[in-house]
Amino acid sequence: MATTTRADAKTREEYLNLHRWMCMAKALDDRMHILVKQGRAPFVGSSRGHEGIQVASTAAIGPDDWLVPHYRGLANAIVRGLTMKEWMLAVFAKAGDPLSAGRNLPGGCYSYPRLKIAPVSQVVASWIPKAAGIAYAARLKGEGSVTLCTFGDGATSQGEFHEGVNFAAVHRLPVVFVCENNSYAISVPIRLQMANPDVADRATGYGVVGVTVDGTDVPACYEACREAVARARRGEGPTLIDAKIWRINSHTSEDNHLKYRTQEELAEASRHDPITRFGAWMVERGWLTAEGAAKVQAACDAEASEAADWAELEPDPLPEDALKHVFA
Ligand SMILES: Cc1ncc(C[n+]2csc(CCOP(=O)(O)OP(=O)(O)O)c2C)c(N)n1
Repeated sequence: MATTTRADAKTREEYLNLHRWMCMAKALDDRMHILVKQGRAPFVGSSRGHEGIQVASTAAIGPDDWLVPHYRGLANAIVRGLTMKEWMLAVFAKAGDPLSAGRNLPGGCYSYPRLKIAPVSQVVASWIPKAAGIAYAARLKGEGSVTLCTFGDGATSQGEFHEGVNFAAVHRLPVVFVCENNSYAISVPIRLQMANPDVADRATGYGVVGVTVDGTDVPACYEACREAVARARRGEGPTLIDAKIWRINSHTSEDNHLKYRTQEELAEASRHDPITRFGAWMVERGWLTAEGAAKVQAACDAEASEAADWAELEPDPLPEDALKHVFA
């Protein structure tokens, strides 16, 4: 009979957390789509398909490290400690929204200083040099923190990608760059974005370590990210991780991917759902049962629905507060 070691139990506990965080993100995502259809919420930038690499990369850093996520990073924020109620306050643009006090597109533009989540921007790639700057500042202050910066494949075509990665490489800054490569920039497929689809190959040009990982394989992502974080902490500079994933939904609720993706491709994308894959992996190891996995998802779905109903009734921002937090 197999014995469970203390190390196994710790790993199992960690992996159960990763699974639960992914289910939380899916529950919020699904609920937001319902709310948009009902005309109760304005917008969703879906993270479906991205959850695996998002929870793995964020769980690999510690509470004193910095997260500089892209606008699709719901699961990243959940791992940092964002609650469903907080997220729904942002979705309904309520006064108590801790992300932008009801001012910005839900998930699109926000920051959460308490959780060390640096400002999220809609301006594609603009946050990549900022991540390098945050890491540089942290080093000057002797913080010892690592900065995790995430972005899509389309962002790597922007000048800011080059500037940010190059600066971090030259100064051997403790940054982990993670490309969540879903092979689309809205409707532009990767073959029209880059001649070499392997973003990690560019690492050589910058003199940093490049790693390609199947972004739907949670344990592989977790290992790759933990190694990159350890490398950064040892003072060995940045890592560029290319996590290959499948975008399951349209770019946002404003987009209809049926106009540029075939039904066959969408069916294939749904076969690469990292939540299903990771759940099955946990079941295979005996760390979760199929019923247990379904129960976790059902509990998260119920919590997301309750959070939405609660947040919708919270107070709206006051008109006289409209200019608060506005610099000029
Ligand atoms: C500088 C800039 N150019 C264009 C846009 C419009 N835009 C918003 S998201 C997006 C696609 C980005 O694709 P990618 O970086 O692959 O990330 P994904 O949304 O697929 O996760 C574009 C072109 C923008 N917001 N900012």
